[in-house]
Amino acid sequence: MKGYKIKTLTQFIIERQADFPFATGEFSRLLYQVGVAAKVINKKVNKAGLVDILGEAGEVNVQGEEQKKLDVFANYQLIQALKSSGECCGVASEEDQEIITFDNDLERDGNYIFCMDPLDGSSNIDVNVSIGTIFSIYRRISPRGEKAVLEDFLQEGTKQIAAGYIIYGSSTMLVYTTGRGVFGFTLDSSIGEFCLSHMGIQTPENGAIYSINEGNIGKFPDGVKKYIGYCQETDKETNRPYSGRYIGSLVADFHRNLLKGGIFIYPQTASAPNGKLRLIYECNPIAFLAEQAGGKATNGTERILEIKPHSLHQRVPFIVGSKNMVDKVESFLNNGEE
Ligand code: P6P
Repeated sequence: MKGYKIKTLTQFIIERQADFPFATGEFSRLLYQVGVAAKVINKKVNKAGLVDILGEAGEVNVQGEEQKKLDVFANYQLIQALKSSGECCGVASEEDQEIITFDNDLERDGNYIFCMDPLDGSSNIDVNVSIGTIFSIYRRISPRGEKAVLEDFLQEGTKQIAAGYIIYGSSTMLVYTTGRGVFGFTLDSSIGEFCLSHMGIQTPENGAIYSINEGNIGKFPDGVKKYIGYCQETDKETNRPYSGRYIGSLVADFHRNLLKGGIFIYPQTASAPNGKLRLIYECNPIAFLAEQAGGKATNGTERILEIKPHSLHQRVPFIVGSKNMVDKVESFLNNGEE
């Protein structure tokens, strides 16, 4: 087929390896293993209705949330793949209270640590709504050869060397950045490869989509309530109506808004003063991607990527998406814009 040159994730990673100072293939091998785990998880997610993988795992995770069997499966697959890469010395996962450190010599010599929500949006698994894996990769701070320590995982988001997500939806995509643009790969199951499908994703500065759980509107800060009211009128600057789109799955809502333009807001409320979403393995990776695509991500007052984490499962209010839309929310929040 004229001009239809397939470029697989593996080929792309190796090709871009030169982007990395002192690139020795370590990072490439790590990212390759993420792709392998994603294919295994995708297979299970696609068959979720047919095999005994739906429903509760009968456990509760560190968040106090019912673990779904697919959550547990995805967590296990990713940890095994990272362990086998020999490049990762430890993992922070939404599903585990403490960091997971690898103990054999090869892994202890790994130069990277990995933070992840192995299967975000899991409450949607049983109703066939798109779900996703979110990940963040840092260089370790602790000396190579030793076990990873908590400090390795409490780095600001600006220190990420890569971040991405896999969205298991109408098609399965892996989207990632290493700080030099955002690239999307769509899984071609006929050859079992993620193939480059989105080169250099840029998110529109403005969008017509706002994503927020309006069922909580009574608990939102006034500035957020005012912004929702603003969206419910036609935009005076662009004379364009807004649409509310909220699927309850961060990866799915963010991915749509990234491509079309839009804003996702999970604010603090009286009962959840830091919001719901976790800084280290949800907000930081999504914020890195958003900024790399020309968007913006704040907690309402600070740039997400500059927040110094104090604990592994710390939550932050999260406003992310098209730059001008995030600016508008901040003006309602901080300047009392009416
Ligand atoms: P709510 C899924 O549980 C999740 O962590 C995100 O994927 C999603 O955006 C959010 O929670 C939905 O939360 O409170 O609106 O149901």
